[in-house]
Amino acid sequence: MGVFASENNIFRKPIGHCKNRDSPYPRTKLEIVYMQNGKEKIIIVGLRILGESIEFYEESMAELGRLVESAGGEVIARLDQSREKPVPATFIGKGKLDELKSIVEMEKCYSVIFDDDLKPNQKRNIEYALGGEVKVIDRSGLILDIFASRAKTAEAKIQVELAQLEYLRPRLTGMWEHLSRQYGGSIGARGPGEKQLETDRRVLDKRISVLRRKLGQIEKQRRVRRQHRKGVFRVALLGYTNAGKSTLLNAITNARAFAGNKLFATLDPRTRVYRYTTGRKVLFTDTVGFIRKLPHHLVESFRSTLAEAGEADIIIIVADASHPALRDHLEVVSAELERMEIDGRRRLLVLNKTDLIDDTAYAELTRRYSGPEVVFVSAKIGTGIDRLLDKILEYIPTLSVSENPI
Ligand SMILES: Nc1nc2c(ncn2[C@@H]2O[C@H](COP(=O)(O)OP(=O)(O)OP(=O)(O)O)[C@@H](O)[C@H]2O)c(=O)[nH]1
Ligand SMILES: [Mg+2]
Repeated sequence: MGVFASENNIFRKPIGHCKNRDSPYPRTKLEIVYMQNGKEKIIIVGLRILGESIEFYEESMAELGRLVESAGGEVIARLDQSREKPVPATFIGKGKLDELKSIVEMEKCYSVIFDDDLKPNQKRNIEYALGGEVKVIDRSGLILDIFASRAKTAEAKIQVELAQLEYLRPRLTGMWEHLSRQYGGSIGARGPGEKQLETDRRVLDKRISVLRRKLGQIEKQRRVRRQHRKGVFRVALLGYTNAGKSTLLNAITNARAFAGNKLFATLDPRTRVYRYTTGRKVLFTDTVGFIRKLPHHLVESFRSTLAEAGEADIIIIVADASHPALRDHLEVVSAELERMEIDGRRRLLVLNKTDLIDDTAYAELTRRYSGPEVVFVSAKIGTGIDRLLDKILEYIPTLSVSENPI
């Protein structure tokens, strides 16, 4: 069962919570209604702002589909709308919302995912318009969900939980509105709903501060570890999710890092050593991938991990050369690195997956991305790896090579 039904997920209500009012079946039968091929059925919804490029929009929606798959769901319908700007109250227009409602009912699908982030009130209003029994999730919620299901180490778990709680905090408002409506007094009266909200916020804030403290301690340990590695040449592998960073790490260092054809396969980055035949050592660090519209809470939480990568002597940007949105991917990565102030470092661009492109595409890419800072490789097949290692060697100043044990 995918993460949509995972129990430890704070966004996830048990799958049976969406009671089908017309259904005569008991709960267990109901679950089948929401599933297709053993996966949770999902409707995806996109809003293209007029003027925004169609390719960009299509790519974003295709990516949302892949995110859904990566989370263990199955897209059964897609709904698009073009508007000048989102509707403040419900994000999409009333007509579209009605259309969505009828698809939900027809398909017996109770999970709807929007490609853009919804404001807390928009999410609430859409849920209300859809009858109150449909899960409305946005892209950030989905990404956080995937991260939650993938985190393995204590550090990644803390980072993800922190990001989830920060995301959830402003969305608590309204969760208890039904209680307020039932019991609340006149304007300004503090009904039990509001009290509940306050209690929840307090619990949440307490947990957030505990997690921040824990993360601070882990960062301290990281700094100590970094001190030990001082003097050893360091290379960080950064790039869009699914570009092949972990596969490249494996190809270079036999690291056996998990690489998989799903988005956000890596959340617990590894550092591995490579030894040149001359005995020179280089440390390679894998990192969490980027994606467009990455929830900023996640970036914040993973900042320390990424900042460490940013201190490397060389940053290698790994990109999937066979991907039609290669250029967008590179832009997203550059923008994120800039945002994290990881920019002044020496950079290499590694265009990966060359085994998947034909000669014409290859020629086109070599025209567009040329220069000494670009290396074409296939991490899967192993082509270009030696060239990449030679290139890295060129950047290693002899004096910075340390013989410290790692
Ligand atoms: N054909 C081909 N596939 C590749 C190559 N490199 C990686 N892949 C595949 O691309 C998918 C993603 O690879 P990963 O190494 O997990 O990518 P990543 O950048 O670490 O992804 P995240 O950890 O999700 O950010 C896997 O299915 C790999 O087998 C390559 O050179 N050629
Ligand atoms: Mg990876």
